Amino acid sequence: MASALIALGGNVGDVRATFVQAIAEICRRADATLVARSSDYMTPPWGEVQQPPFVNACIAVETAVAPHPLLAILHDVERLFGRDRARETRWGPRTLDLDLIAYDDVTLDTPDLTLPHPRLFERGFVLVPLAEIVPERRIAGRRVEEALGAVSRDGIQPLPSAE
Ligand code: PH2
Ligand code: MG
Ligand code: MG
Repeated sequence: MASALIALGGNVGDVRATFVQAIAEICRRADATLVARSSDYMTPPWGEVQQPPFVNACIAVETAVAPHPLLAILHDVERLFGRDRARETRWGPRTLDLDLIAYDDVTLDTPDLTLPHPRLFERGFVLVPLAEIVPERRIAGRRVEEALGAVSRDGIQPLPSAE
């Protein structure tokens, strides 16, 4: 079994309801156990300012599915919840974005998948939820909580538990 960290994001539709269903679907398709789930956070849009705020969260799962097939499952689940990569702009609005952040200590650099996620350490909207569930985890040699100290948390607000 491997420990995979997955970041969830979205800013179109009922994103929090999408997350609940998407997490269940990921676990079903990857035969994965949900080990931890962060709170949902409201986060200012990053990359393109003219769009609504995002909701972001992170999960930790145990799975035997290898990184590339796991990525394929994440893309399938994005599509299931209305994501249409052909019609969207880079960094633009989306119903559901599922990013594989880390997979055990695997490092990979392929055209479709880089592990750990290459922009992880730039993004408060990933590091804040991640530090809630795995503060002590080392990714690329850095403790998650220490990495969080180096990014802005401006405007990132935990949302009250919905379930
Ligand atoms: N995702 C994007 C673009 N900008 N901003 C925030 N706050 N959160 C995201 O998940 C996000 C974003 C494209 O995937
Ligand atoms: Mg993303
Ligand atoms: Mg993505």
